[in-house]
Amino acid sequence: MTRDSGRGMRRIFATALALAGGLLMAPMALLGTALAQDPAAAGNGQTFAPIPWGTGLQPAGGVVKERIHDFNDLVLWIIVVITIFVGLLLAYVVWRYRASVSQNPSRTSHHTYLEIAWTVLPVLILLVIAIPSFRLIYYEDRARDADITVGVQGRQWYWHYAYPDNGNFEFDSYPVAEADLKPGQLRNLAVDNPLVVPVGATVRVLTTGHDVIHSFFVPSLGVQKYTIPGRAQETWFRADHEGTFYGQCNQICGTNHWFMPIAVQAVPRAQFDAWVAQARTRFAEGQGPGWAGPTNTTVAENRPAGR
Ligand SMILES: [Cu+2]
Repeated sequence: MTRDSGRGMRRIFATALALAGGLLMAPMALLGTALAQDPAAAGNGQTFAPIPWGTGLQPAGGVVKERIHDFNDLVLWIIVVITIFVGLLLAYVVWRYRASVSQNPSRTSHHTYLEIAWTVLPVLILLVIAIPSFRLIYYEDRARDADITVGVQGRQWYWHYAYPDNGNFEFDSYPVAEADLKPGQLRNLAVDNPLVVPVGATVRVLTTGHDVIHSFFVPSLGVQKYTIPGRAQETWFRADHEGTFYGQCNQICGTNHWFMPIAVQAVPRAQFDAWVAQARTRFAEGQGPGWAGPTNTTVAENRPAGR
């Protein structure tokens, strides 16, 4: 072993340590989740929206998202521990069995106990992940005792909302074009008619598609459900803060898929009841085919001029 190759090994060793360090830092950085507060946003309460260069999950606006955060934290810490363990093991092996001190490497190729250990341990780790994972999936699945039901229908390219148990009215929710934005409205996220719900109420969401598959996705409420033509699907959310929760269609659905924002507004019960009272007359005329009746109506017929 020459002095040069010894120096080369040290350099490789240092690089490996630096890489392991970098791998550890990445998940740690994700722990610091930035708050998506936009003080300029219109309306009362908090605003839950994406922020520029945001990393990590959006802040929780309701109980479902809180449970998603908990599960995400659990998995993140498991990943951190595994990364530290594998990184240290790798660094040790690189150092301990470097060429200068390990001229005659062992030729052992099987070790029963070691092989049992590295099979059983990952299985146990997966079990630790699987149990809370399934619990969360079933928790998100459907509302046990819903306070209200809303119908959500994805359309090319806007949303159609229905309130079957609150006067049975329905309306369209269109994005606000950039040229029409009022001060405080968020670009590409503001809508003309938000989905209004009472704060703290368990909201059953029934989704269906009108033309193609869309997806009702509001990250801060922990809700994401496909809207599929000819099929009704169920999910739920509960907004635990007064405010506006923004989302977007996250199923590629055509030309204007990028411009299909969702705004959920959570207001106190009294304000919700007042909104229902005026919405019943305002939207009484009806707006095209009902949310539960998927048809093949073409896009052009349903869209106001200039959209
Ligand atoms: Cu869509």
